[in-house]
Amino acid sequence: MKNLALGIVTAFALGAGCARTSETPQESATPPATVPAFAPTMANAGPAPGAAPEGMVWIPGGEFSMGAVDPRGTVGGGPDPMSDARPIHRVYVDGFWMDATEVTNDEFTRFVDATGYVTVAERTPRAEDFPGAPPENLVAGSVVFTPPREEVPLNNHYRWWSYLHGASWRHPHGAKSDLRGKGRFPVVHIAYEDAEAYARWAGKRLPTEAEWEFAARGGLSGKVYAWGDDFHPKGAWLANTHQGRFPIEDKGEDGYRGIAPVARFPVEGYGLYDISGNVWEWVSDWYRPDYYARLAAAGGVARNPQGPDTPYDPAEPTEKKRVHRGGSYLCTELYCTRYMVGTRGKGEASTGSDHLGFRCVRAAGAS
Ligand SMILES: [Ca+2]
Repeated sequence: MKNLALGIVTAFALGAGCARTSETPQESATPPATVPAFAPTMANAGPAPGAAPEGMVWIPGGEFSMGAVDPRGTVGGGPDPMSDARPIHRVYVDGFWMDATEVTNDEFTRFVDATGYVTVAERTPRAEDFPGAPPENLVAGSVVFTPPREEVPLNNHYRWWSYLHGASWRHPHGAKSDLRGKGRFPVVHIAYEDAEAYARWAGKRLPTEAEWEFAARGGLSGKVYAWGDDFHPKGAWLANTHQGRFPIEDKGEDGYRGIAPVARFPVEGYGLYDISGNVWEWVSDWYRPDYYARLAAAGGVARNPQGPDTPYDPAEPTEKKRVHRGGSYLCTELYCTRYMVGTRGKGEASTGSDHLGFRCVRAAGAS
């Protein structure tokens, strides 16, 4: 829930792993010496079931190994063990269509023009939903990355996140900003229910976490990144992430300081753009750090897993969080490397930010 009394949102409600600084008790534990090996991806055979819906690509589905090894053991893996992405476990998903890009401002504008939808960030918070909040803080807004001018310890994310009145998808950097020239940028400041509303209007839905990861791996198995094991192969930049001293300096060596328009980096194996970096993406699973352990303990192959029945984050047990995937333009090996394909993020469901968006999927045969 937005912490309006403080004028900012709570630590883990910021919408992504890269917004986090403190680690959960599980994550500070020593990882096991070995983890089960990845097995090959076995994609379903056969062609796509008909012509692709506009802007979507066919993800064949199949059986794959889901999860991530401890990134600290990899080159540029960063300081975070990310134990919620283990153990590696076997999963099967049916085939589906997936948006090739994150939903853009132009696309979200068409939705709002057609429906009159008002996003969570645009709604004035109600006093009954925020008991104790001073009336002057009951102002619509959202969370915006506001880099400090000087280097700061990386253990206090409040130094670079602010709840700005008037920030919303229409005003991504605050009340005075707008969408001019940003039609092809991913829409941001999207709460989970906003993403669901868009998806329903479009005849689509949000992906499950398993669908998202199957798609993101592009037919590969056990790779650190969606494209392979080298973050920077032959000097090429394959995702919009953060270079420079986080959070004060974004050097933009990948071509973009901050957010980028969609589809400016190469596609991964199934034809998806920006599945790593640029903006985090909502998926439909509730977040629990032990969900993978539960699936692994059940044994066999988890078929079309939908996530746990209820959310739980021991770091903020009262917050209802959904999973985010893919990392953002703020992810960096100095702080968090959740552009690594098997890693997970999380965020309180009503909280958007300026590095969180989404893409949709559609079942085969759905219209
Ligand atoms: Ca960048």
